[in-house]
Amino acid sequence: MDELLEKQKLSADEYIKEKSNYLRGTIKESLSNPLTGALHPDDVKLIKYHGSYQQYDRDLDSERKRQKLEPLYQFMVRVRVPGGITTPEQWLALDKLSDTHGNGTMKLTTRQSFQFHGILKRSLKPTIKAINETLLSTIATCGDVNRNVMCNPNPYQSQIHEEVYGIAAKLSEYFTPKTTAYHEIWLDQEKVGGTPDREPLYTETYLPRKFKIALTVPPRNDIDVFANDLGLIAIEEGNELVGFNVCVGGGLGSTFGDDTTYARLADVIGFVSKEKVIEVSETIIAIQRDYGNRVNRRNARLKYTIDKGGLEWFVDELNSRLGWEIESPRNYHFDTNGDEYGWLKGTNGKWFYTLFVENGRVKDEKGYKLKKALREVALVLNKDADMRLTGNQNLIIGNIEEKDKDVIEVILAQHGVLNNPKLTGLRLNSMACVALNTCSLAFAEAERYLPSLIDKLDVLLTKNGLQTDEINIRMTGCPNGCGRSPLGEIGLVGRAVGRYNLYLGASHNGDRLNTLYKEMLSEEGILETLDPIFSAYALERGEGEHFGDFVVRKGIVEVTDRPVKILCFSENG
Ligand code: SRM
Ligand code: SF4
Repeated sequence: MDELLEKQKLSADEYIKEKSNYLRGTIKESLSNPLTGALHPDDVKLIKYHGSYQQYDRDLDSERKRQKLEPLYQFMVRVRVPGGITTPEQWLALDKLSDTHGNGTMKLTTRQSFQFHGILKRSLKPTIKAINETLLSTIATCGDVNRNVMCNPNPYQSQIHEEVYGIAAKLSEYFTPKTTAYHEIWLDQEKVGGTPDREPLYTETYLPRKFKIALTVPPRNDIDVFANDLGLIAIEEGNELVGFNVCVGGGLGSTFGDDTTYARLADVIGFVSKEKVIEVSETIIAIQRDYGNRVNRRNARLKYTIDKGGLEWFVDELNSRLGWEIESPRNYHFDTNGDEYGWLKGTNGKWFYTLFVENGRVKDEKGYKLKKALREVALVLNKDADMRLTGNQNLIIGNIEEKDKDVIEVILAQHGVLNNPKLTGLRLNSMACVALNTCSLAFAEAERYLPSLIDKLDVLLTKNGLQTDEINIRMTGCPNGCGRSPLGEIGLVGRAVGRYNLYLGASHNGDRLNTLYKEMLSEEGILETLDPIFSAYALERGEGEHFGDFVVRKGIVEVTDRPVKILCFSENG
């Protein structure tokens, strides 16, 4: 009886998962229903685990309503790319798919994945099939499971990076759902021998909420390790990777008006050797599976599980399940969470070119043919080269021989992609989430608006001689934080069409959240508010002082959040 009462309180998603037969639901039937461009509502939830969101074109919504038509349903498809590394062949295949089935653009996301938008229901299966033919997948890029595992692209320490990347790929594989539903629905693969599905880790109700893992090699924190449920900071000693500091409980989303929700940075709870990292990650996921909130999805991420039980409880639970104790964290240092542009030489002697992609949108515009340029680059790259998505929505053309550098530069220059005078310090450190017209949760524009706002902010910065300063600005269309706005030295979060909350004071290396400064600002309000702060920064900053640190030191915002907590340091740390 108690069990029944307990069960009745669970969120609707829990029942949908439970009765879905390991994520099958009626997706096949929904796909073949010719009467609507949409799926059955339960399948709308389930299809996320397969890597797709049902959306509609919000720009056309009122016109469709006027014509008494259903919304223009379409699908977003997210590709799983552990560590963001693709081959040139994969890039070419995805580029082609965006034209044949999508809206002709590709979105490089803040978690090193590709997103396609505007895919109609009838094209969903061919799209997912074609992605799998490139040896990539879409499984578990969304849903209550472990998502795309991030790994910073760190080109300088390319040898350590390669090892860390290998571990990221292993974690990604290890935590991929084991159900055969994906292969049945999208790849027409029959179940072998009628064996029933099993999910040894996830069980049939999967996790209470999404789960995110990221690995990084200091000194770069360009994947914002503290924004993840589980962050792993590579520890190198004597030029060797020895293991990882383990961080838990990061997450940036919140809901306006609901104080039980908040952005939170992960805490560093200890160090584990590289051999133990899968065991520790699996145990952490299992604790969240067993203790995470399955009644209220708003409070279901690991950060709330930890805050409810306490960090000490969490570490005790982890140690007791492991049957051994994780060690004290080792020393590490992060300098920035941004990307470094242009050519860099890796420790493997190869070259890496980091290219700014505004808000991650790969498209062609008049005088700036980025999509075409990257297609041509992919065509000339040799087979050891790669194309790496960064966690800041940019691209690294990686593992290039010295002799091939010129060819790449020529192609980029021919298509107007190099030497753009608009690439100021602010723009190069900017990021915006998708928001309108596809995201159903957006209150305001982000990706489509930030570039023009930066034009205007740049006028103010140039007036103060700050045009090359690396100030990081992040905009999201709602407080879910997909563009990691809570970690922007300047964070702008959509409240309503044309209105934004302004947050200031995050650190430049991603270890301190920003704080609310002003609410409901129009564009004019944003410019009027920031103008005097930029002037004060130009005149009064200390040597090498970052903008986020300056506004905190001057008391312009008070830091209300605690910084990343580091449980304790070992003697040598
Ligand atoms: Fe996100 C939901 C886009 C990274 C926190 N996110 C969404 C959805 C799927 C909207 C929805 O649920 O209907 C957005 C699809 C928009 C569209 O039209 O494509 C969306 N999120 C994105 C992307 C594409 C933003 C981008 O422009 O790059 C990023 C895709 C990442 C990927 O490849 O997997 C993206 N989302 C993030 C991040 C950043 C990160 O992980 O480093 C966050 C903050 C970190 C975190 O998880 O706390 C983030 N997205 C959310 C949330 C809030 C979760 C929460 O715990 O409160 C939602 C809403 C939800 O889950 O209910 C959300
Ligand atoms: Fe959509 Fe909000 Fe995420 Fe932006 S932050 S993509 S508006 S859910």
